[in-house]
Amino acid sequence: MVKNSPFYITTPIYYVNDAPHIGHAYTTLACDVLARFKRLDGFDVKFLTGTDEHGQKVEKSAQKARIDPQSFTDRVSKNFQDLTHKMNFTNNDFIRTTEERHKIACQDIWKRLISAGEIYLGSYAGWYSVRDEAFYGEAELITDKDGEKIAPTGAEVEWLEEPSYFFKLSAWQDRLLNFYKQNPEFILPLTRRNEVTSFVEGGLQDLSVSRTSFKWGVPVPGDSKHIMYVWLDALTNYITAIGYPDTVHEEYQKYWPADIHIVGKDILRFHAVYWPAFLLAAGLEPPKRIFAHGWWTNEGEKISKSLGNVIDPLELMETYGLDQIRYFLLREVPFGNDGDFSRSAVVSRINGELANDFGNLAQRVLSMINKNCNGRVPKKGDFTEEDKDFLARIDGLLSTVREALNVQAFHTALESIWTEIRNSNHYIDQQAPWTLKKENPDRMDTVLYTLAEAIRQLAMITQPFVPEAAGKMLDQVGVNETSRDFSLYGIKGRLKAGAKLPKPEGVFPRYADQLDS
Ligand code: ME8
Repeated sequence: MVKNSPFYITTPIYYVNDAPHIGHAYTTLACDVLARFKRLDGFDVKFLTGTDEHGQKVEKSAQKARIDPQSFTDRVSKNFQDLTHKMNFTNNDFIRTTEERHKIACQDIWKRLISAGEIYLGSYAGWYSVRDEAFYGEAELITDKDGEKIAPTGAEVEWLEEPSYFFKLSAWQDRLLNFYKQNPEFILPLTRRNEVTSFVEGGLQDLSVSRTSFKWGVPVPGDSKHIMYVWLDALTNYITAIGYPDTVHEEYQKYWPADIHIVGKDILRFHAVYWPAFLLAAGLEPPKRIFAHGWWTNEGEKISKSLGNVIDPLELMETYGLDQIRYFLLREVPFGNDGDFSRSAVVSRINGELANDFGNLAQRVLSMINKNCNGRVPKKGDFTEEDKDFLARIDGLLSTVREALNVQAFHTALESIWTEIRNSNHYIDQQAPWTLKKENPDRMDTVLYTLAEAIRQLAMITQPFVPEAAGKMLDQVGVNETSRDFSLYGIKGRLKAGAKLPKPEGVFPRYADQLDS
């Protein structure tokens, strides 16, 4: 890897019809962890998130709230912006589709599609779901328990008849299939790739890309009776944010094509079928990867406002702690699979893995050093074979984690880290530095040095996941803020014996202890 290689990562831009919930926090969290990891690993990262503010669904929500759509979107978008700050997300930009820069980008991509002969005027007669902001063919619909036609997602549909521009999606079937074949990791996980491929193999219809029956959107250039279909508008955000339509813009040149768009499985089709087709048709490059993660339920139930079981990420943070929730969400469920949220599972991960495994390891080692080594990094004597093997395992952890994160396997990365944490606990029990204290203090120093060094590396590698706690642990082993990137992982950054350490403090309290205090 060349130092400072660009890495561009995006979240979906969220609809501003409602307050942010755990699902939104989850996707942005995954992106944040990857963005932090890549930065520490020497990449020049652009991490984008934002809000999707046009369309019928948002317009209706504004009407319901009895305010004009712009004031409504200003208010709700602010909640999403606040969430990024409160959850310690490190996005470098927050895009809103009502911004002028975005309108310019949307109209430009439209003009490119028109001049490429990819868009024609016709009229749409068919089904539409406002909740999904999606058109559905008759054959895709299912019936609900009352015999009403509904979308396959369970959303209500309405019959629509209106003049509309169409994008010639049907002509892209073979080219898309070919693109998927040539880029086998364009869609991950692989099961999702197969789903998309079979959908495209089944044949594609031309796609309606403008609406005339409401006004809340970007006007179609040259035909102001139409506004652009909200998905064409929304997807374009990924290039607006890097300077498009100025394709010689420094950021566009550096960051496009994006390395990864992480999305939920609900919106995979828009990202893996429509988006590359729009871009290719406009003469632009498609992104390198779409990763579609799974769906959270709450204690076995679908999360929905009508069931009253929406999980507020801010409440979770207040109850359990931010790092604790960040850890839980990525540890509990293999990224890509569906998952069920349960409070007892959160507590069990906090107490078992954060407090017992990692917190105790650090606490045991650092308080022994504090008491027995004058509060300084101990001297190391000669390493035994066991010490060397132990450190070699930890030194090798970065490449294992890097490999896992290169395919967005956050859970595998955490599992490998915890394997080393457990092995460190095993090492401390075997070496029993507390008995060496009297028998062989030099050996005790070496063992404690080895463990402090292991803690340094474990804290470094957990920074993307639990940034605050890992930062505190690094403070406690005397690693200053400028020495925390991965170029100093492994032997290069080994602790210096004799360095003065601050008084240790626990960083991962047990959940019950928090309740007692
Ligand atoms: O679809 N489990 O916005 P949206 C996991 N504006 N993830 C969830 C979730 C759940 N229960 N609920 C929501 C849109 N998400 C469009 C996107 S992009 C150009 C336009 C997450 O507000 C997940 O990432 O409905 C999902 O894809 C996204 O929120 C949908 O957010």
